[in-house]
Amino acid sequence: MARVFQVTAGSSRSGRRRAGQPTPAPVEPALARRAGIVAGYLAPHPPHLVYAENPPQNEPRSTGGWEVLRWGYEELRRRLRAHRPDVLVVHAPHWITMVGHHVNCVPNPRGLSVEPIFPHLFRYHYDFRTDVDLAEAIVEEGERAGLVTSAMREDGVRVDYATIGALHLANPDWDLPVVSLSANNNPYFYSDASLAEMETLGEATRTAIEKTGRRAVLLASNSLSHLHWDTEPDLPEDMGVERPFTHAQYAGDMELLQTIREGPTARLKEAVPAHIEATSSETKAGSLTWLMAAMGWPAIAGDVLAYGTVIATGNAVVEWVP
Ligand code: 2X7
Ligand code: FE2
Repeated sequence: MARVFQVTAGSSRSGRRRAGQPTPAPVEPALARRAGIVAGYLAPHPPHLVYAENPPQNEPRSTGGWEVLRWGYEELRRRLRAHRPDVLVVHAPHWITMVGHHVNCVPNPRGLSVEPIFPHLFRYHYDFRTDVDLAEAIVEEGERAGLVTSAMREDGVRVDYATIGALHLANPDWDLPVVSLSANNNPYFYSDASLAEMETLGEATRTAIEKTGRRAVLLASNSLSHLHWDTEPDLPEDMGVERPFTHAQYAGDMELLQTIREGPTARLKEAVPAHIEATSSETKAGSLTWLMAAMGWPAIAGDVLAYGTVIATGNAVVEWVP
């Protein structure tokens, strides 16, 4: 067993579906090209999921694993295609900025993304296009809303694995342009997660999408409960040892997902901070709150496509069609 993580277990300090209705209806032809946010997804990024898929871009090879989550992503991809977006906009917790919110404005990011703790699972060669007009519009709208916002234009900067992971799993063909947003790290320095700024960033994102006339799908690249093992089995994809960290962590995730499944999303304004407190949820980085605010906290339920653990962390693939 190799030692991979050092964490203290314990409490946290640190379509178109109305409530109760089933699977979203197919996109109506008359509405098919309307601009705006056409769907939002909770799209978690554990590097294990990409590793398990064995795409040609990732160097390590696996024998599979975490199938239920990967089947959820398969369904996400089918639905995402049906929404016919112009662009994918992703907010990810491992592009950490200490001051303000950064937006990747590099036209063609390319390079090698390596997961620092799991380099034996994720060494991914990426090469994608940025929707620079939309990226710059988000910077502008963020500034207009009073946020410290910055356009990142360093051509050679390495893109983090949470951005690449969510984008790969949502669109492994990489045939859509992307806008990638950083996560301001401040919530990790305060005991109570301060997510208010993420609401402003979400609103600024929506305004920019509307002003540029884009049809956008948004990806919130967050895991849920976030306590995890500090050892790894010899076979990383050994599903015989994959399970929730504790029953309490699992129950916390189920409570949040039940709220999501029932809707409306406004209930998440209270449920997300409570879930963070109970499970050290990665949503503390703000991606889920950003997504909800961007969609205007629609009065709908989310459709949970899959749930599963990855090294004990909780992960759900969820769709909202506002
Ligand atoms: O970043 C992650 C994560 N969010 C969950 C599980 C495993 C590794 O990395
Ligand atoms: Fe993560």
